[in-house]
Amino acid sequence: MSVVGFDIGNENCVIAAVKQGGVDVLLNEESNRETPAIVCFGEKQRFLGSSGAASAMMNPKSTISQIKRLIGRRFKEPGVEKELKVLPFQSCESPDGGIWINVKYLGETHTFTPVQILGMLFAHLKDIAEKSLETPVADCVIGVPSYFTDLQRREYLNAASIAGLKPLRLIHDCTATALGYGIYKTGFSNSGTTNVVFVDIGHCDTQVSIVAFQAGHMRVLSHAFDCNLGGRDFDELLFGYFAGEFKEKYNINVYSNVKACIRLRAACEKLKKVLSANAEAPLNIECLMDEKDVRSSIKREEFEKLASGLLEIISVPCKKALADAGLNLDEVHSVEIVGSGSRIPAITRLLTSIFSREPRRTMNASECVARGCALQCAMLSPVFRVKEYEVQDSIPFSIGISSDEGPICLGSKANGLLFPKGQPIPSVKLLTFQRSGMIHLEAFYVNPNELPSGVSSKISRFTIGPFQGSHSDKVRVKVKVKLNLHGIVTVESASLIEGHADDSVTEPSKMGKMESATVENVHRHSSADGVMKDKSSRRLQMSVSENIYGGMTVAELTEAQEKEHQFAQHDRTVEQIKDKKNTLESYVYEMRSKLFNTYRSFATDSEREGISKNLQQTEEWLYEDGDDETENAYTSKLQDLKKLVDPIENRYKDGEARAQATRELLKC
Ligand code: ATP
Ligand code: K
Ligand code: MG
Repeated sequence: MSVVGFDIGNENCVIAAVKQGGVDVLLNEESNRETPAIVCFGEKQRFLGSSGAASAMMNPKSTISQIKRLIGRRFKEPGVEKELKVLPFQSCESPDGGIWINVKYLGETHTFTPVQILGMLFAHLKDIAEKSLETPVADCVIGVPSYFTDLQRREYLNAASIAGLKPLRLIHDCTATALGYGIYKTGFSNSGTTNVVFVDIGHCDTQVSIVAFQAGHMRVLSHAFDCNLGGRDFDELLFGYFAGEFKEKYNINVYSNVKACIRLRAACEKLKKVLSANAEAPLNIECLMDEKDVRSSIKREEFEKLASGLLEIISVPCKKALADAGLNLDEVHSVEIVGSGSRIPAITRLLTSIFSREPRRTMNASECVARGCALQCAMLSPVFRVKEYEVQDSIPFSIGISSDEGPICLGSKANGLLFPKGQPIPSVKLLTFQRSGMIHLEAFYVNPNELPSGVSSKISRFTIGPFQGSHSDKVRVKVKVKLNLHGIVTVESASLIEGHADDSVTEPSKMGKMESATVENVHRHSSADGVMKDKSSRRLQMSVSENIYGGMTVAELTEAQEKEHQFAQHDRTVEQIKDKKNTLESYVYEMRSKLFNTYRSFATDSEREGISKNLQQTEEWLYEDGDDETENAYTSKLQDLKKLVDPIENRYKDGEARAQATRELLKC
């Protein structure tokens, strides 16, 4: 059993695994450490990861990239429209308000949800891991942005499950990075703490987390983010700049041409990278559109001027993370910067001025999230022994709970706040109600200001009951609400307490339509949950059902799993056919050469002529009628050829064996 960590970036995915000697990044089929997050639908098969990136240009309308941006979001949500406009595939609103992606595949139009596409990507990464490790892979830990909502987290789990993976935990990207940092660094003291700021600038987002390290322990003090600021925004800036210039200089409107847009965007990204190491960079594209070649260049200085607005925005989450952690600058030990989007030199200067010290690059910028995930997976897996290390993470959004009788009044707070921002993950709270009928609970985000803009505050609805037996009077119901290891809210259990009721527990609310319930913290290691204290009471388990707003049903998930299985099977079949075709093709070339060289003296002229003609015919067939045939057709053609060639090959082998025997004899 292996333990694996996945970093699913908006642009690049990285897979790491714990092996005997430490943590390794796994190579994909092209021996690269990063795999593009791309799914491309071809006429006959899907192209995933690297091969998807390679086919993207040929087939832009059927190429799905940046899937992280669409997961768990509504079609009409602000921001989503902008995302979809840049992506060349077709999409529409699904009946439940989600996103549907429409692509041509296998000669028909198919509709997929973002979760299904992510599932395909996960399946591909799982495949890479299994080939590399030569074992089945299921247990894993997956990195997610700290700003992910409950639904987005659930969708990641669904996608992983479509691919046959079993995530032991979703972990915040920066927490994974910090874990890798903490477990290898020594010299943390038990008394004092070392506060480190982690800044991760990727393709689409910026995340900042502050972590307090002590020996054998790390605690996340704050998470801040800008979910709309990453490397791609700098590309977009350059794109707009050059599109404008080319309009004037060459009278072409790049925006009107999908392929020209893709090519200019790719060229801008390349130029941006060149500018990270050079003071000036050229931009030349042949035949961009209307048969016009374009040429230009930009100086780093000009680029930085263009980008000054974006750079300013990066400082916002940095300052917020400090404020939320309650730290002064002099309490910060160091600043670690990761994510490939951070390679722009102006970003280093900016962070230096914000934190009054030069940021460090101790961690591997593109691999640290996956490595941290793999470490966390090893720590959670029963089959691995890892040194004791405690990771205490927290949730950046306040979560509340209300019931059908109104917002729940919890202690002094009347807004239903159950898990305030900064609440440790995982956490359990016990609610006590006085009821005589079904209980409906709603989980929601209490503070819209904490959320990325446009995110719905509704999370999920839990129905508890029906009550067994007849209860004319109100009875006590204890409900365990959990913020689980993934950062998802669930009702872990609900029980009805029969018999002696403890009057002190519940007072009917005097606050109008507000329900009163008591709330207790349940500590992870305490055995008693406060229910069975009284011998005269009896506890009955009640059924709990959950309805996630915008989420998948169990039936939908099963269907998606079956579909993925079929698609994967189909891809494998197509690959097998390709293999057989290649084998036949190489056989033709190899035999043609051998016939006139190695085997020359072992065949008669007429044999050679006959075989040669057959090889010629097979080659022609391969380029015409046989271009797209069944596996059987290629195999039987190969057998036909072998029937002709084998006798000659055997003669040659016999001859070789005899010659060898003679040599041996002469040696003695
Ligand atoms: P995200 O974390 O946002 O989901 P990701 O993890 O896929 O995305 P990374 O691989 O960390 O993102 O970073 C990709 C970004 O880094 C791209 O925008 C890319 O252009 C940018 N980048 C890579 N190398 C350089 C460089 N040398 N200079 C500037 N930017 C770079
Ligand atoms: K990445
Ligand atoms: Mg990333």
